[in-house]
Amino acid sequence: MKHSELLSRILIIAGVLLVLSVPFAAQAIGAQGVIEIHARMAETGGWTPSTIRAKVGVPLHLRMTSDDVMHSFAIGQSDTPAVDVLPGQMTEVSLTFDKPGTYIYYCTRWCGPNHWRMRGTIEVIGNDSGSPQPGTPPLYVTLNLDIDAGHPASVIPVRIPNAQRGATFSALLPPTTTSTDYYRSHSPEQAFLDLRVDPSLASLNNSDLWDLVAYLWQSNSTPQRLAEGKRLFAQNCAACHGETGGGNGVFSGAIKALSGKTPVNFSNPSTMLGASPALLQGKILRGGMGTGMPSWGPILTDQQTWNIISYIYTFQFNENTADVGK
Ligand code: HEC
Ligand SMILES: [Cu+2]
Repeated sequence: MKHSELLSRILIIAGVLLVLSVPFAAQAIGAQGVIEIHARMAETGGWTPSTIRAKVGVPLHLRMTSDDVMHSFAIGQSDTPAVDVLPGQMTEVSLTFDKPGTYIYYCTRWCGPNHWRMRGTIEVIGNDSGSPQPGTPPLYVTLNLDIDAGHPASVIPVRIPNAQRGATFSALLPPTTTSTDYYRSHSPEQAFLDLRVDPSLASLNNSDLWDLVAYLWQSNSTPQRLAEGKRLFAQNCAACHGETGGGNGVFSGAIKALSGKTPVNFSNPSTMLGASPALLQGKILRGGMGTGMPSWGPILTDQQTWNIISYIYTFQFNENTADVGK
């Protein structure tokens, strides 16, 4: 089991109690147990306090307000919806953790180029159950990938590969290529080259084979997972990488100025067709050291990461990515 899956199982929020715009509700749950949190843009301090302690099974009551613009509070590696934290209002949340561990809370509103630095930790200690079990390492670590090496594709399709067209040849696919393991550990270019040397596909031209690759990639996802990937991408990635993956999001200029690097353009075939899902997973979980690319490991669950990756490939394989998830 992947580390992130483990954490998402651990995190059980026993009911998020929300009392929006009710400043004195804290008294109702007993003011002594309530922690007041102030949110500010990362440049002026982020979350205060930024470390919170809690005990397994004991509800943690938080009262939150913003000292500047609208922020939002969410717990990493969980599916719990984010709650808005507004200036001049108190938002109350009650969280109960049923496993010890370190949880990350973060802002989901794009309050500025350093927005993603708005992160804090909740240290949850157990009663007697000891420390959390270590999870298994993510795939990019198991495969020992050098995620900092360049990965340009040397073969580029002449037309946009299309999964529907590819589906018509799907019966010809070698069985070795249809597993999840194959998909996750191969770039589209590697898959194309594997198909090109397969004797049973010799009668197909290169464009047909790229269509088959698009079909393989699509068959490793579902419309639901793509829709979730799209939603998470819009929430967490689009401000830098652009709504349609072009690397031109609203903060791309600011990120360039801060780090000297531009957010990767996911519609570029050379970059994307040379990258396996495992490689993209590594980049996403770890982030680009010293560049503007945040680390998403503490935020996304394992499945959420694979869903975003599936969605990112649609910028290569779908003439009309805007339709995904509709
Ligand atoms: C604050 C801006 C910013 C945000 C937000 C951001 N990225 Fe990035 N991302 C970058 C930058 C800058 C790079 C280029 C890093 C480099 O050149 O090493 C990058 C690189 C990447 C790469 C590497 C691609 C490659 O082929 O090398 C992937 C994958 C990626 N981002 C995915 C994501 C995903 C998924 C999200 C959202 C969950 C996200 N990024 C959010 C700025 C951002
Ligand atoms: Cu924010």
